Amino acid sequence: MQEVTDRRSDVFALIAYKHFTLSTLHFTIRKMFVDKVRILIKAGNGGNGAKSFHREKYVTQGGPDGGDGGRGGSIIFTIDKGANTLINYYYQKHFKAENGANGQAKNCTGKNGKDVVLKVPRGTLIKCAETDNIIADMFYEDAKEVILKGGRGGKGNAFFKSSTRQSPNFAQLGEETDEKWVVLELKTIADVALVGKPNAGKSSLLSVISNAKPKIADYHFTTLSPNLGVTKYHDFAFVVADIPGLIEGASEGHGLGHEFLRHIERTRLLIHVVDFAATEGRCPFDDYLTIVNEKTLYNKMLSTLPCIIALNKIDLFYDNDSDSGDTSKSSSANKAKEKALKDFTSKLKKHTTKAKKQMPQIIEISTATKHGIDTLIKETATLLKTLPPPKPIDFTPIVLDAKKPLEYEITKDTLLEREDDGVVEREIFVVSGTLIDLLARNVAFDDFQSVNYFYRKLNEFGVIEKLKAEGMVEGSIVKFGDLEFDWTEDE
Ligand SMILES: Nc1nc2c(ncn2[C@@H]2O[C@H](COP(=O)(O)OP(=O)(O)OP(=O)(O)O)[C@@H](O)[C@H]2O)c(=O)[nH]1
Ligand SMILES: [Mg+2]
Repeated sequence: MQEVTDRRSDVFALIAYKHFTLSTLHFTIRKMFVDKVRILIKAGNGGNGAKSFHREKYVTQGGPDGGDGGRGGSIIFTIDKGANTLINYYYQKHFKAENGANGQAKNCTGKNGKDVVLKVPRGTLIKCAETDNIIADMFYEDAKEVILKGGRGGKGNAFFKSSTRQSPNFAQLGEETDEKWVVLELKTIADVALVGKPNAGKSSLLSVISNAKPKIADYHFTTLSPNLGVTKYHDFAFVVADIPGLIEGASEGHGLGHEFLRHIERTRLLIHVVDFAATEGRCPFDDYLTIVNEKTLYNKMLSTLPCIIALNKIDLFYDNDSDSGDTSKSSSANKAKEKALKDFTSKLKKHTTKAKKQMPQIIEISTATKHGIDTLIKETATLLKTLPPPKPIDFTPIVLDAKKPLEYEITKDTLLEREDDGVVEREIFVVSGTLIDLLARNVAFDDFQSVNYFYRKLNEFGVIEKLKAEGMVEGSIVKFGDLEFDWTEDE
C-alpha cells in the first residue's frame, strides 16, 4: 500500500503534490504517500586511460604521455530532513551517475564523473531488490551512504613506463559498473505510535499533544498516511506518529491494509486509542482486541512492544448533562462510565492473564475537553524514559557492488572451418568467467608485452594447465571472450 490515491489521478499527482487544486476539472487530487519503491541505480564507468606518445618538433622518440581515465560518479544516499514520503522516487526511477572522462595526451587525466546524491526521508531502508538483503539503514540524521562506487579510471600508458619498459604501447580501459535494482522502504522513526480503529480519535490526540495539524473528520480513513508530531514533557521531547486507522482483516488488505504497520516497527511504545464512548455502536474492548490481533498477525515482535491504552471520548458520557445542568443525571453518567470501565478492565485482565502478558496502563482521556491529556503525556514520558533508546535495525550489511571473485570455466564448442577439401568441423576450447572478462578488458592484444602479461596471468590462475589436462595440444583453437587463439607450444 504505497499509493493512496485514485489511479485516475496519477497523471496529476505531481501537480497535487505541489498542492494545486484543479478546480476546472471539478476534482481535487489527494496528496500521494509513497513508502516503498523500486529504483534502478548505476554508478558511472571509469574513463579509459590514453595511449599516446609525446610529439614535439625536433624531438624524436618522445616518451609515453597518455593520461589516466577519470573515476566514474558514485551513487550516494543522504537524508532529506523535511521529507516523510518517497514520492520523489515514484515517477523517476532510473538514476545514473556520470562516467569518468577518458585520459588524454600530454598526461591529461580525465575528469571524474559527477556523483548522484539521492535524498531520502530518515528511516529509509535500502535493500537489494534481488535478495531483499539490507544494504543500509538511513537511521541517523547525518547518514551518508555510498551505495555504488564509481568505476576506477584506467591507467594511461605513461603509468606503465618503467626502466625495462620505455615505451608501453598500451593503456588500461576504465572499470565498467553494473546497474542494480534497489528497494527503498520507509520505516518511520518515532518514539510513540498511535494505533486504533478509524475515527477513534488518533489524529485528534496528536493535534492536542503536539505541534502537528493533522486532518480530523468524522468519517473513516481520514488519515491516509502517518503524521508525525513532537510532544514535550518539561525538557523531554518525543516524536509521536499517528498511524492510519486499522480494521479487522487489515493484514489481508482490508481497509487501507496493514502496510502502515511497517511504520510502527521502529517505535518504542504504542498508545492504543479506543473510542470508549462507542460512538459507532461497537464494543470498545473488541475494538482494542482487533488492533492487538492485527499487529500480531503483521509481526509478532509488535505484540511485545510496551503500550498504554487511551480510552478516548470520555466527554460523551456527560454530553447531555452539561446542557441540562442536572447533577443527578451527571452522576448517572458517571455510573455508566464506571460500569463501562469495569467491563473493559475485567476483559483486559482476562485477556492478559491468558496471554501471559503484563496488563497495560489504562488512561481515560477526551481530546475534546483535554481531560486526562496531561496524565497521558506524563505517563508516556515516564515509561519512555525507562525504555532503551531507539537504534538502527540489526542487520549484516551487504555490499551491492562487491567485486565478484575471479573465476573461470572451460567448455568445449565446435567451429566450422573452410579447408581445401570443404568445410570441416573443429572442436575448440572456450574459456569464460570473471577472470577472462577482467583480463580481456585490460590487455592490448596488439602489444607484445601486454599479451605476455595475459599469458602470465593465465598461467598464474592455472588456466593453461587445466586446458592441457582437458586435451589442448599444438594447433588447438582456444577462445577467450570473443578472441580466438591458436595454441603453440614453446620451442
Ligand atoms: N466528542 C468527542 N469527539 C472526538 C474526540 N476525539 C475525536 N473526536 C471526534 O471523532 C472523529 C474522528 O476523529 P479523528 O481524530 O479524525 O479520528 P482518527 O482516529 O484519526 O480517524 P482515522 O484517521 O479515520 O483513522 C472526529 O469527528 C473528532 O472530532 C473526543 O474526545 N470527544
Ligand atoms: Mg486520523
